[in-house]
This record gives sequence, structure tokens and C-alpha cells, in this order.
Amino acid sequence: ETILVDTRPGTGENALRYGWITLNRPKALNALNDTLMDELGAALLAFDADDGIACIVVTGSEKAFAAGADIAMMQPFDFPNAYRKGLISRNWDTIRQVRKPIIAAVSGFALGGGCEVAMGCDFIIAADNAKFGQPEIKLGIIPGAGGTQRLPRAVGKSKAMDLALTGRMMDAVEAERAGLVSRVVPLADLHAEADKAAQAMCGYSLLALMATKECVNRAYEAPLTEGLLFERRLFHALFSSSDQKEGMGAFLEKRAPHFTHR
Ligand code: CO8
Repeated sequence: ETILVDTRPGTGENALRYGWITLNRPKALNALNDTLMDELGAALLAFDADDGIACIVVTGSEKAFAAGADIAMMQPFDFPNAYRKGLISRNWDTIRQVRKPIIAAVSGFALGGGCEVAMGCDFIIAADNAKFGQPEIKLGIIPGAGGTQRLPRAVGKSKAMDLALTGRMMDAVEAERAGLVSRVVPLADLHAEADKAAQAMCGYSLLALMATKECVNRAYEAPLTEGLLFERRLFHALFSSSDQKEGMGAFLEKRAPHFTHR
């Protein structure tokens, strides 16, 4: 098994559950191969389709979130092989199809494809031992699963160029300062912090969570005027949900809301 899959309960009455996915190739520092990416993709899509699940956490081991794509797998590839087999694109884009929030809980190395998987999640909570980088340059290649595109959007051009051209790693403090990660926590607290964030989301309206994700992602795809219009349309649309009546009604009645995700 290259990944371990589990579900955990949210807090509160009627709360949804959340999915927990652990990357599990410890001997290779969770190096990503096609089997792992197929299993990860299938698990993400299954949680996305499950009405009882609100969000998903993806994590690795203490030593490595993932130390990149499996170099042993890639070394013999030639262009026709890589192109025909769709190396990377065949199963590496699945994460983009997921409409529910995904948290990356990162400890240890998140390098190359590992950093790219973390960036494909919606936000990153980093342990204080996390190390991020795009070291592909050292192997005679370039990032191939979004590193040259998502990293500059996250940390700006200068730092993205610095990391991808020199292949150096950045620690969790630098990654937080640069905006790649949303927060840094002590290693011992990483899973508890991810649990807390996921549990909070499980208590909210799934419609509103999904609409939030769709709108924020739109900010990276559309000009501002289009993005604002997109947001306004979804904002208006949510007033047709019973969760909006419940959320605002509960606030006014000074009680906890009971969302039904409708
Ligand atoms: N691929 C395959 N095996 C790996 C990888 C990897 N990326 N990373 C580590 N391993 C293996 C090592 O070979 C070693 O195996 P063994 O025990 O059999 O010798 C084991 O994991 C433990 O690793 P180390 O002994 O090297 O551990 P250290 O603590 O000394 O070093 C490092 C940790 C610094 C993380 C080091 O392992 C390293 O530099 N790893 C490679 C990092 C790297 O270059 N990543 C980028 C890969 S390229 C990439 O990701 C392209 C993405 C494009 C999309 C994917 C397309 C398929």
C-alpha cells in the first residue's frame, strides 16, 4: 500500500467527517510513482464523491511529506515513452479535480513533485522541520507538475527563480514568510493542528466550503473583474440554500447552527 486511507469525525452535532490520507513509501521518503499517484487520485476522488465527507487532509511521515517523483522510475524514460505514457499528466492532475478543501500537513522534505503535490492542495500547514524545494535542476530536468507555475504564484518570481535555479531548500520559517504555507507549528502538534482545521470545516456548510474554494481558485485563472463577478454570482446563489437561512438564523438566535449542506 503506497497510501493509507482513513476517515475521522468532525466535531458537533450532524458534523460531517473528513478524509485522512497518509503517503506511505517510508523506505523511499514517499517518493511518488505512478502507483502512489493512482492510489492518491482514486482516494481523493472517492472522498470528493462521498456525501459524508467535508474535506481531506494529506500528510506524509515525520521525515518526508514526499521527496519528489521517484528518480529510479524516471531515469530510464525517453521522450516518446514519457510523452506517450503521459508521465506526470496521466495521473498527476487528479488533485485539481477535487472540489472539496484539501489540507496538506507537511513535515520533513517536500521536494520536487512532493512540493508540487503540497501546492496542489488548498493550503499547507507546515511542521517546524519542513523543508521545501524544487531540486529538479540538480537532475538535469525542470519541475514538471506545476512547480514553475504554482511556486511563483505563491512566493513571487524572485524566490521561485532562486529555488528552481539553485535547487536549494527553504525551511518552514522562510516558507511561511514567503506565503507558501499558511502556518508553522511544532512537529509534535502537526496532526492535531490539521485535525482542528479539518474539524472546523466539518462544522460548516459544505456548499459554502466548496464555493469558497472555487472562488479563491478563480483568482488564479481570471482577470479581477471576471473573478469579482464570479464571486458575486456564487455569493448570490448561496442565498438559495437552507444553510444560509440556518447560519444567519442561528447567529440571530444566539445558538449553534445545524447545517444540512442543502
Ligand atoms: N526518488 C527515489 N528514491 C528516493 C527519492 C526520490 N525522489 N528521494 C529519496 N529516495 C530514497 C533514497 O534513494 C534512499 O533509498 P535507499 O535507502 O534505498 O538508498 C532513501 O530514499 C532515503 O534517502 P536518503 O538516504 O538520500 O536520505 P537523506 O536523509 O540522506 O537525504 C534527501 C534526503 C535530501 C531528500 C535526498 O533523499 C534527496 O535529495 N532526494 C531526492 C530529492 C529530489 O531530487 N527530488 C526531486 C525529484 S524530481 C521530481 O520530483 C520531478 C517532479 C516532476 C513530476 C513527476 C513526474 C513523474
